[in-house]
Amino acid sequence: MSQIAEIVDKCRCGERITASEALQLWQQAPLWQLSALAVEAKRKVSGDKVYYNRNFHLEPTNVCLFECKFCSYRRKAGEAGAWDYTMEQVLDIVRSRKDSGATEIHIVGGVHPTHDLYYYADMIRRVRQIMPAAAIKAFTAVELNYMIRKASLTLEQGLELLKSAGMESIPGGGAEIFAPEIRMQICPQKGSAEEWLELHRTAHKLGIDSNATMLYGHIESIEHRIDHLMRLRALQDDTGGINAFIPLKFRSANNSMSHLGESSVIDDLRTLAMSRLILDNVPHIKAYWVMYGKTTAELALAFGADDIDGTIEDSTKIYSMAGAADTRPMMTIEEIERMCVAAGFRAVERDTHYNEIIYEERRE
Ligand code: V47
Ligand code: SF4
Repeated sequence: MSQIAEIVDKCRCGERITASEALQLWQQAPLWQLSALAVEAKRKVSGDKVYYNRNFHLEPTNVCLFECKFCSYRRKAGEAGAWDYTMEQVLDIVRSRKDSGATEIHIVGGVHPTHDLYYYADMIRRVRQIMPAAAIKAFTAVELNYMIRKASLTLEQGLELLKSAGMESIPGGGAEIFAPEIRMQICPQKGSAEEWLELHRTAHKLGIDSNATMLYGHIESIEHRIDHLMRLRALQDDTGGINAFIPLKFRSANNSMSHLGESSVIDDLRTLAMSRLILDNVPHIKAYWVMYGKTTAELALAFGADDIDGTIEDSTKIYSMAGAADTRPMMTIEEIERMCVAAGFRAVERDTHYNEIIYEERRE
């Protein structure tokens, strides 16, 4: 049997693959075979279901102290294109969406020079008062590390404070590529892989679950992507606290890495399938449709993704500012259902923690 055939066999039996086997599969397996393997692996976890939720993002500010090279979103305070909502403006946005039926509010922004841990804990508390039934998934590990250190608290203390304010889950951002030689070139201020991993490890220990991401398609190699996935797999072996992995395709408009262009759709699909195969202990792989665009997101369902994120309701600017097709991203439930059925699956509404939501009366 050829080496590739042996690795394919291992995947089919649900056996864990090594980094060097992953590299061979990534580089040598035909696309159709990766699709078949990834869907087989996906079906073992979620059968014919593809998950989505009713959600919106709250982006209180794009003012950020850091200068990640791939970022099209951040601005300096007072610069053209900067926004920095007051607490009342943030709460007004939530009030305006109070009856939207959203079950999740995803809060994320820049690393702000003055808004501190206590300000954000207060924000979470007040957002919860307006929409008590919606789960709050808030702040990347990078934002959290910064605000907790600045408050001179331990990670446990800082995360406990936010948890008691109502933060239920942590989004996957800030992971980028863990390898230090890439990290120092694309986001030198962001802190190390170890810091990102430690923040998530601590959150899991405290009963706060999280997602994980990988920003790919820029200056990293396939080996760097595999190293990144292996580190996430090791964390998940220890804690089991990662709900979903989200590969994030570098979008190249309006940032200082624009000259690199973007990954091909084939590269996107291979990356998804390989993520599904390597992360055998992470339950869900999310095809974040806002970042891919709806067409690639639909294709992603044939490459192992079992989640497409949510309705979004035109609430996030990170990807439209970086060149994504939808400048006002939103999807109706009907659109999501059509997309899943067209790919041969069944759309299932979930909450932030992947519990299925069943309404007594069907909601539109
Ligand atoms: O950490 C910034 C990425 C992330 C670009 O957990 C870019 O459910 C591509 O993590 N091209 C934040 N990516 C967004 C994020 C996320 C999004 C949706 C759902 C979840 C979840 C998490 O966005 C950053 C960075 O990796 N990013 N700029 C860009 N030009
Ligand atoms: Fe700031 Fe986040 Fe953009 Fe980096 S990716 S510059 S931390 S907003």
